[in-house]
Amino acid sequence: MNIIDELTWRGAINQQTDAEGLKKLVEEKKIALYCGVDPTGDSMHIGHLIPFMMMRRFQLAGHHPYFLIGGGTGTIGDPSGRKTERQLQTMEKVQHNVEKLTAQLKKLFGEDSDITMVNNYDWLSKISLLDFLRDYGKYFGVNTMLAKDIVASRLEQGISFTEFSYQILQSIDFKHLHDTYGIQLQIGGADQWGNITSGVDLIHRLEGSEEEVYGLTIPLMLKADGTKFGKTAGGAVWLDAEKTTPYEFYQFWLNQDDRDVVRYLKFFTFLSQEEIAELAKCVETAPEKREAQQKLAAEVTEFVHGKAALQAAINISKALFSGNIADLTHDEIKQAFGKMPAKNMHTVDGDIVEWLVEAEIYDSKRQAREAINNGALSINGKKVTDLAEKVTVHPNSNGEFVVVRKGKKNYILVHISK
Ligand code: 629
Repeated sequence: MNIIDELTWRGAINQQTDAEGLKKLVEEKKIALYCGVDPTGDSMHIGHLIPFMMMRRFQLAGHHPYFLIGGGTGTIGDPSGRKTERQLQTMEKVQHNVEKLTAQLKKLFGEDSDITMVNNYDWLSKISLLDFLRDYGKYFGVNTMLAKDIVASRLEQGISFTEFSYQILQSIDFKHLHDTYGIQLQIGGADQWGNITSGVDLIHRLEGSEEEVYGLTIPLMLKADGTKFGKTAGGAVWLDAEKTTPYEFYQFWLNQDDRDVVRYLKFFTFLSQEEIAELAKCVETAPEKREAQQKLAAEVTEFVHGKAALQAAINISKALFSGNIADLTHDEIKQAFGKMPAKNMHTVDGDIVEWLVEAEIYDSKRQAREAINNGALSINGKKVTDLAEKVTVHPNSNGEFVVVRKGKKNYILVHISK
């Protein structure tokens, strides 16, 4: 299957500037393509994963992906998909984010992977104001710019000249990358359609309408229940393991709805048509097993965080499900309980009932005693049944943690600092 047919089957194509032309081009030769990301934050989230999975598919089909980090455009801010003007970031912040995102992309695609990274600060920062207006501004009709969705939707609210000009910068990039590396295709999410088409137009204006450059966008991810994809109660789902732990990341995918899971398997995994058809059957015949969700969670977690992190995420999930947490490693304990309520204590010595009250796990000694007598308290995965028992640190925690469970599911991580 050629790459365009594959993307179509995966439901990954929203709009194209010239579907026939592009299909012909990628059948004839291996092309260079690009996708940009602005350093608006210090980590990417799963929204960014959408075009990256597509870049990876092009790469697997033999094409050459270029990633552009918007060190220049990031100082301006893309108005696409936003209702209000952005606050400008400091140059230092942009630079910091550029470094973070570059490292993240390298990790995602593998250090030695055949991708190229570029930063548009390198050329955008060198264009003088007069050159900008003479060499590029002349080719942008204000009427056309105003009619772009991005701008039109902001006219009532208001949009600064700075953000209004953003589409010109992204167009200059496409032109620059086309000239420098022969890049012929830009891809992005559906919100990028306006910026991508204005780049194609600029190249056609400057080099003639025969010039073979294309734009392709990927649909917005929708959820069957109408809520926004990629957001959880805790906010965005980040690709940075410090911000969203691999365990939380894994759980995010595991919790997807039966109505969405097959679409996501096509989109976010590299599984074949046959494998996905098999999993779709499981959703139909044995939805309670959640095999499709498990496969989805495993595939995406491995792609983003690697094999070892996936294994840890599975271990933690199993341990929390069964309550058997004694074998978790130090790191797994941190991931599993790090974001749950935490307390600090200096010691595990002394009377268990007093310790529980001092750690503020129970309000009174009476409550603590009752819980133990009712078998409602466990420590490090073992039920406490005797008021004379001693509190112990988790065996794998270097003396740092006591994992307390109240009732069925309420975990509290007690840090022991001597
Ligand atoms: C210069 C900058 C370029 C080409 C692209 C860009 C960035 C672009 C943008 N993209 C979003 C971002 O950076 O703002 N103007 O957060 C984001 N993108 C990934 C997908 C997106 C898009 O990085 O395209 O649609 C999210 O799925 O919003 O020369």
